[in-house]
Order: sequence, then structure tokens, then C-alpha cells
Amino acid sequence: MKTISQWQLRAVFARRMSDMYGREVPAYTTLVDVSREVNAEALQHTDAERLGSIGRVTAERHGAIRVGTPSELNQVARIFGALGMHPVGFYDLREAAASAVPVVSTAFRPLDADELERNPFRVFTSMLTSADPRFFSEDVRRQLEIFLSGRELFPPELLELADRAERDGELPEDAAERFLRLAVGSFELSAEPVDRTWYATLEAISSVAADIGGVRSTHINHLTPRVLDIDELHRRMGERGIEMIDTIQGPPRWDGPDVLLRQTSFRALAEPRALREPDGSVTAGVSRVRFGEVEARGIALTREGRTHYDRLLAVVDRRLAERPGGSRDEITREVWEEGLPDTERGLIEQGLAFFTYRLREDRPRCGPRRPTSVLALLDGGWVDAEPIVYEDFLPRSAAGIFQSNLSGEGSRDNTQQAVHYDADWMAGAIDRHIHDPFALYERQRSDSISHVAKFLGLAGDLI
Ligand code: OOG
Ligand code: NI
Repeated sequence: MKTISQWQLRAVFARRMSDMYGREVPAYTTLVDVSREVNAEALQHTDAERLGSIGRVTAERHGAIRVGTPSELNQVARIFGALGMHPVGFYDLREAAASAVPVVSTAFRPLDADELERNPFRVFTSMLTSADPRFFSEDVRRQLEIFLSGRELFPPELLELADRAERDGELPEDAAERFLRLAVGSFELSAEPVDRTWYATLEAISSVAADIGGVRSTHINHLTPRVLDIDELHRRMGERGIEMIDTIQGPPRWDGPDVLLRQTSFRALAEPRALREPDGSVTAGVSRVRFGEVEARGIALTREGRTHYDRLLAVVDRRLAERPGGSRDEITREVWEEGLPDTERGLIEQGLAFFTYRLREDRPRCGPRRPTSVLALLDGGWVDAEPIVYEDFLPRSAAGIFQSNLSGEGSRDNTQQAVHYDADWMAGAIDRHIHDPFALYERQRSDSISHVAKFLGLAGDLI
């Protein structure tokens, strides 16, 4: 019988999730249509595919899901493991958000360049920090734990199939179909009535907590297509009557290279949701927990580049505070023009961004001594530099996405001591290594350099 490999499972899963979400949240379909339109037009520009082939970009999505406990997170990791997606990065959004966002997160995604090229599906996955007393009293925490331990997000058959796909690297066709059906089904919005009182108890603390711990199932919170011109997309969505948040988060539009990630979103319409009243009757309610988001991806920054980026953002905040009423976009652009090199070469020279290097066909065959630095190889025409795309997320933008989704500020008692969570804690909870995004990009860069050095017979390390 035919077998389906992990990357094929991933590609089909991403496509079916997209179809399902389009049925559940129709504005998402508009977003995908407009993204496609904008991408087709962007292809007219010569460098349109510099950060990914149009095939990859068209299929590219990220999703966001939220779970309640370490053991639910562990199960999610098994399901994504089956799809060749591994946990990368640790995000503590409790500190990144001004209002109550009691979660810690990681992103499941493919690791290797060829796997990313086949299908780069990634899912930002958050877990409720119910042990943090700044958000949850002893009493609520106990109730939450009882509630969460009594629910089953993923059927055992799904988890068994996931383990098998992860172990074997593939599934026979019929098992693959069963796995995909169960997996997509577990991220649909459940029709089961929501207990109104319990939901409201959590909502007073944080609407994120209610969305996660107030219901007996999980659901996809949003799916995000990738677009090559996010400013144009923002404008066109407005024309179609879909009101986006008024900012694009992350770096500004400017004439220099795009780095990291720019994102913008809209709040989805209210969706019908059955409620169970205290007297046991079921009434028709609505919930507004889901939304649409779109993103443009840029070049991955090195650790130094990232520190520099965070510094630039701090300058933006300061100037904005000094100039009340000033335009954030304009100030960000101004800060970028002062503070960031406006060419890819400049980013390389200052060690701010990641590139891979490839020997040029028309490289010099003889002549003066061969250079010993990457920059000299580049300037001398030996190699081309290709930007490495940023495959991860930004805590500040993620917090912004959560916040744009909240119905109220929630509450938080900062006199209580925070509970510490970190990447090691999460690795223990899901029994898997949490990959460091910087290390993954660095490996891609240094592999390409070793290859060049070996081919040219250059002794020692290139700097
Ligand atoms: C996840 C928010 C983070 C992003 O794109 O930064 C995110 C969520 O709302 O569950 O998706
Ligand atoms: Ni997102």
C-alpha cells in the first residue's frame, strides 16, 4: 500500500486546516484571496522571491492554538511530531503583555531548510500558566485543575497514530487519512454548550484563560497566510470592508531590507455558541475569540541583530512618548533609517543578520590571493549571499495579537510572586528538546560557509 511521508501529512494537514477555518470564519477566506492577489502582483518585482519561492509562500500558513496543562501540551507535541514539526523557542507572554495573558508558548515547525521548502507550516502553541498566583487564586486554580484533568482534547486513537507516524516517518494511506481526519477534527470549534458561570469566572481573570480553560475542547484560534506586500494587503482589506487593526506590528515599511516579521490582524465576527445556564437549560450565545491575521516575513537576525532590533524599538517608544500624537509608522521608519544598514551587505558586515553563501558560477578562477573572510569573498565575486528567512515569532507582536483579542483587561495581582517557567521546564513537560532558533539559523549559515571553504580549499575558518 502507498505510504504518506511526514512532510506530505504536514502539507495536507495545513491545507485541510485552512479549508476548515475558511468554513468556520469566512473573513479568513477573504484574507487568503486578497493575499493571493497581492502576491501575484508582487511577483512583477524582480526580487519578489528573494525570501521564498512563490510556491512556498502561497501554501505558507501559521496557526495558533492554546492548551491548558503540561500533559495536553505533551500530546500536542506528539501530534506535531508526526508532521515533522518540532518545538522551537520559548515565549513568556505573561511579561510581554500589559493585560492579563497568562500563558507560556513555543512554536512547532519544521527545522531543516529542505523541509521548510516542502511545507513550512508552523503552529504557535500556548499553555495556560494556572500555577501563577498573580492570575489565579488557590481556589480558582484548584477548580481549573479539576476541570482540565477531566477533559480529553485528543482521542487516544489519534495519539497512537501520531506516535506511529513519528516513529516510522510515514503512515500507510488509510491510517494517514484517519490520522488527518481526527487531527483536523480536534481543532474545530466544538458545538458542545459552554458552562456560562464557569466561563464568566475565568473571563473576569483573563479572556485568554476563559478561551482555554472555560471549555471542554480546544480550537484553532487563527490561521495566518503570508503575503509579500503587507501594506498593500492592509489597504485592500479595508476596501473590502474588513476593518484591520490600524497598525502593522514589527518593523516599518522602508527602503532597506525587511527583517524578522511584520504582522497585522482583524477581529473575527462573533460566532454563535451554545451556553449552558446554571439551571441546566441551553441558550444561544455568541463568542468573539477568533480572528484573522496576516504576515510578511523578513531576514532572520543574529543575536546581536536581535538585541539591536529591541534597542531600536525602545527608541521608537521613547520618541513616541516625547511626541504625543506622532505617527508610530513615521517614527519607526525614521529610527530604522538612522539605526539599521539599508543594504543586505551592510547587515552582513555588521553581523546583524543570517545568510547562506553559495559559490558563484562566474567566480574568479585565478588572480590575486583568495580572500579569507566571507565579506571579501562576497565583494570579490566568489560567492552570493542568500538571506535566511525568519521562521519564528516575536513576543511583543504575539502579546499584541493576544491583546487585540481580549474583551477586557482582565485582572492580575502583582503583589504575588510569579511562578517561573522557562525552556528547560517546558522541555521536561513535553519530554523533548526545545530548539534554540538562533542555533538553527547559525547552523545553516556555518554549514554553507564550510562548504564554500572546502570547495575553495581555504584552510582554517572563514570569518
Ligand atoms: C497566539 C498569538 C501569537 C503570532 O502570530 O504572534 C501569534 C494566540 O493568540 O494564541 O499567533
Ligand atoms: Ni499568529
